[in-house]
Amino acid sequence: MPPSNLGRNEPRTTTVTPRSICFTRLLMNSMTWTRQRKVFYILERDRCTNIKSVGNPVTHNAHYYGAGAWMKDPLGIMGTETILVMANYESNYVVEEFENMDMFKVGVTRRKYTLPYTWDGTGGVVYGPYLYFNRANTPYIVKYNLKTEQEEARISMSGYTARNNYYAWGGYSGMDLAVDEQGLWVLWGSTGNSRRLYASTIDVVRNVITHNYALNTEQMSSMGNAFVACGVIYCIDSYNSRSTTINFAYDTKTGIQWNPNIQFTNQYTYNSMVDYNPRERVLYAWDRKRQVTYPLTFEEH
Ligand SMILES: [Ca+2]
Repeated sequence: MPPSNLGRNEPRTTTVTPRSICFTRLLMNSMTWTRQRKVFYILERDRCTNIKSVGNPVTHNAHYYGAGAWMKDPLGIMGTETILVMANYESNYVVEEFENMDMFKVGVTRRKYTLPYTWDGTGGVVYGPYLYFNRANTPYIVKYNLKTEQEEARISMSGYTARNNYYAWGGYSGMDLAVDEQGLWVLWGSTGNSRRLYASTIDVVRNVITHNYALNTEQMSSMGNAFVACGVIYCIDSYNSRSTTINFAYDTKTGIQWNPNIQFTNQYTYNSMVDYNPRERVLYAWDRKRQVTYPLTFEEH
């Protein structure tokens, strides 16, 4: 129930009957529970499950650039409707913020952030009040504070060689940040692990890499994209075949790898970014100038 409805049910005079007090308490408890559940949900890492299927993409908007990244903050701190856009994969250092989808569609920005550096690829993510991105042509992930508009920290990616190994579409996409129920990840490729994908967890308090996984995927240069949901790393086979599959999954909780063979549609046949939003439980993607989302279904407990 939205807050505006709550006001109508609140007692307006001092002659409050015990029944209305009780009703108000019930409503307050219900509101508190809803809020708690939302906050709790993002931390509910033990109850989330594997992806069962990916639905057809839903097209929301179109953009001048053919490649880019768009997202909402999965923690909701930047606003549950706020959209952030990082257009293009090189030479850009301006992030656009839109109040909501309607404003995004008409191109009315609420704010623009001028980053201290340009970025590489389409792997930038917002996680709470911070934007994480790969500083162009470096092995650094920059943590940028969107509230103070200052660089907060620099996370060094040991073993990463810039612009050396990246997804099949190119675009210096060798460092792909991701968020799931467990926190912040970076999926990346370099010269090691036979040029296959690595996944690393990032401690967002200490601003360091905490775990590395050398995955038995196809080579990154043959891969469409990858993302993490519920501690499972999923790889999409192709970025430009209209019909493709998620052909690799690795559960970091159990160490089990499998081919889930989940059908995936690149509707506009140039999918430059795919990322999971654990708050909305959908995939966000930027497919040949279009900003799309994919609904997901998850396995039962
Ligand atoms: Ca991705």
